[in-house]
Amino acid sequence: MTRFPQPVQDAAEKFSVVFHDAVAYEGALGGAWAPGRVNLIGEHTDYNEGFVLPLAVDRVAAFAGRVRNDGVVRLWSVHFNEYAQFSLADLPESFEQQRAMLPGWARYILGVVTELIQARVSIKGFDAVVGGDVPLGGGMSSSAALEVATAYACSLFSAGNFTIGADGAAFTPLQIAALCQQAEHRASGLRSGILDQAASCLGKPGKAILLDCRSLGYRYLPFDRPELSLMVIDTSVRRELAASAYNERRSQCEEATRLLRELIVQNEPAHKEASEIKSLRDISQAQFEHYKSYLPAILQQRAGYIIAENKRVLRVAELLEQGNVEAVGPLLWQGHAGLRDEYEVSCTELDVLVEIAQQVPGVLGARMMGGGFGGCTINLVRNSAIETLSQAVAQQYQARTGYQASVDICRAAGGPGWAFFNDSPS
Ligand code: GAF
Repeated sequence: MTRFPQPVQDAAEKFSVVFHDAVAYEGALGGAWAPGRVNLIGEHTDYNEGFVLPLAVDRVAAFAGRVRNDGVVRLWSVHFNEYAQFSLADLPESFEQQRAMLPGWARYILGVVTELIQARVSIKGFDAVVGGDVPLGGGMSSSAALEVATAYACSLFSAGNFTIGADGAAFTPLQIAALCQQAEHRASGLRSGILDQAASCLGKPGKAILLDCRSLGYRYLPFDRPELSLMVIDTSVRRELAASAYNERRSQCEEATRLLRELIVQNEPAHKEASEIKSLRDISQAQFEHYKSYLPAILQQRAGYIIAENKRVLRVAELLEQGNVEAVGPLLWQGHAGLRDEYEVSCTELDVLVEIAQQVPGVLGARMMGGGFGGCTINLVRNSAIETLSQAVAQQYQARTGYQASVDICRAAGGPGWAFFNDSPS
């Protein structure tokens, strides 16, 4: 029998302490959880309709709650020791007004509930404790995990009226991922792609997920070599400009696509219809090389990185399929160089961590992970190198940057779960 992850059990224990006033709850205490993710490769390709290759990890956002029927949602955050409340009345219209009154973490929950209401899911209200062990803001997508856990909790509370599953359910897991992506846009203003939410929804133990962000087709690839580990090293740097720079990169890619489309359609009418070129993914390396000099330098860099990164993702997928995980390493180093020099989303602290990793024998590859400007690196290492890399980081990182890094080891893990505490978890 599956067990509730420890953070869900912790949240459930906290529930009776926090919500001790006499609410006449309709149903039993339920728990829901969803994993964070690491992304092996395929950075900033998701909103360019390209390919990504993430894994869900063994860290979850946790949710424990009970339904109430008065249209109120009350929340307690274990991480922030903080209470928040919002009303379901007049959502989605009241969203902006209510969002402004809420702390950041609760906005993701309001975002998901609002998207569900917009999708005509009936929600009565609930009290919940939220917690988990995905490091907050540390590059493992704690916000996407919270969004997905919220959606699954709402499904649990709906008494079978809002189901999520493969066949015959109201929503597939990928539809939930898309809904949570919209919730992220609402909650944070980040025009993010679907990478984080999809990885959380689709996680499978021992598997990486090759996702086509255009068709949303996906395939599981083996990622279960016991002598290799994925180390996530957190710079502990968070930068405010990250969201605006992210949205700027997205606009630059859209602009590069538009210009390249014009050039290709003007010059190769026999080959391409304008409507066939929707994103950078539709432009071949040869076409890019041919036309790039007509683009402003900055757009050459941005588009060049995305086109090369999509190729790297597909190459890594081939290597995983062949069981040749060792050969993935060089593509990670290359990915980092592209993110640093062409896409310009790295920062000194991320570069220092990658440089340190490069000196350690047994580190097969490393690169910055996620949106950038802080957050973490992902390192593919032989188990025999874990200790040496940890020590090298401890000795050099703070001295070179003034920040303290933290090191975590992750395994490819399963997707969301949800159950009442008096049932067996699903
Ligand atoms: C962030 C976004 F949320 C993702 O959609 C993705 O674009 C990633 O940055 C970069 O690959 O995590």
